[in-house]
Amino acid sequence: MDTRRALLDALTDGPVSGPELAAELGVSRAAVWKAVETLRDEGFAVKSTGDGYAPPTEPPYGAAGIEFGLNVPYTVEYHDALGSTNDRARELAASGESSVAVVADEQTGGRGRLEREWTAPSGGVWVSVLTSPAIPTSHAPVCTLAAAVATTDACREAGVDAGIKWPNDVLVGREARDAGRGDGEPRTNERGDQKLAGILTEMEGEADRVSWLVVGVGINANVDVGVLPDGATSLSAVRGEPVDRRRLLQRLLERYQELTTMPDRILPAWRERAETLGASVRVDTPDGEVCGTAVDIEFPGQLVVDTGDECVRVHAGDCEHLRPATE
Ligand code: BT5
Repeated sequence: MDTRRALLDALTDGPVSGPELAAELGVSRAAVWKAVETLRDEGFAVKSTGDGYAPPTEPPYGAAGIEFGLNVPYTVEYHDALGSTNDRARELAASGESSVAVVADEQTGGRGRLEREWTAPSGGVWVSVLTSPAIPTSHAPVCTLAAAVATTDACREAGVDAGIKWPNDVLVGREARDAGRGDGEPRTNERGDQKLAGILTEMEGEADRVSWLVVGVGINANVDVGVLPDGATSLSAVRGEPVDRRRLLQRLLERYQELTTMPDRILPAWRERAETLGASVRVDTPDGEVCGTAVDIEFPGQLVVDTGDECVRVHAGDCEHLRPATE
C-alpha cells in the first residue's frame, strides 16, 4: 500500500504523532511529513495538534477525503471537471490500471446508454469504477445489478426511499417525494416515478474472461431540478437539504465492492429493491416491443416478462413502468 493511503488509514484513528506514523508506516519521519504536505496540498487539511497529526473535521469531496475512512481497495482519482468519468476510466484501463474509482464534480460530456446525453452539473456524484473481475463477459450484466443495489442503498441511507427500475435506473416514487419537501412542480412519467440515478456499464474482454469492466454511476445528489431533464429529480430536492456526497459515494463504493465479491447476494438484493417486479411494463428491445407483467430477474440480468401468452426473457432494452401492479 502506498504511504499516502496508509497515512489516511492511520489518521482515521485520531491524532497520531510523526514518530508513531513513521514506525507504523515503515518510512522515515521526513517521508511522513512529505505525505502530510501532499495531502494538505490536495485540500485535505491535516491538523498539527499537541497529540500529533489529526484529520480535518470535515474531509473535503476530493481524492483524499473520499479515500479517508473508505473500506475498499480502490484508489480514488478526483477531477473538478471531466468530459466523462467512463471515458477516463477506459483510458486508465487501456494503460493497464485497475481498482480505480474515477470521480468528477462536474462532467461536460456525460454519457448515457446508446450515446444519449447525461446531464452532470457540479454537485452530483459522477463516478466510474474500473475493475478486472474474474468473470466471463456474459456475466457482466450482474455488475450493473450490483451497482443498482449499491446506489439504491446509498440513497436510502441518505434518507430517500429509492427503488430500482430494470435495467439501470434508480427512481423515486411519487409517495417518497411527497414525504420530503420537494422543490417545485413534479414532472413525472406515467406512473409518477422520477429518475434519481443511472448506470452505464462498459467492458472489454474475451468470451471467457473480462479484461476490464467500467461501471459508471451518476446520482443527482445536490443538483437543482431545474437543470435536469424532464422526469428527473435529485436527492437534495427530495430531502429539502443537501446530502453529504462523500458519505454517499463511500457507501456506494463499499456496497458495490461487497456485492461483487459475493455475487450470490446480488439477485436476491435486487429483487427486494426492484420497482419493476410486479409492474406492468413496456420494454423496447432491439427485437421489438415486449408488453406484460415483469415477474422476475434471472442471472446474469435478464428480465422475465409475462405477456399473458408466454414468459419472454429480455436481455437489453428500455423499460417503461406503465402502472403499479396494485392498480
Ligand atoms: C443512463 O443512461 O441512465 C446511464 C447514465 C450513466 C451516467 C454516469 S455518470 C458517471 C459515468 N460517466 C458517464 O459519462 N456516464 C456515467 P440511459 O438509461 O440511456 O438514460 C439516459 C437518459 O436519461 C437521457 O436520454 C435523459 O432522458 C435522461 N437523463 C439525462 N441526464 C439525466 C440526469 N442527470 N438525471 C436523470 N435523467 C437524466
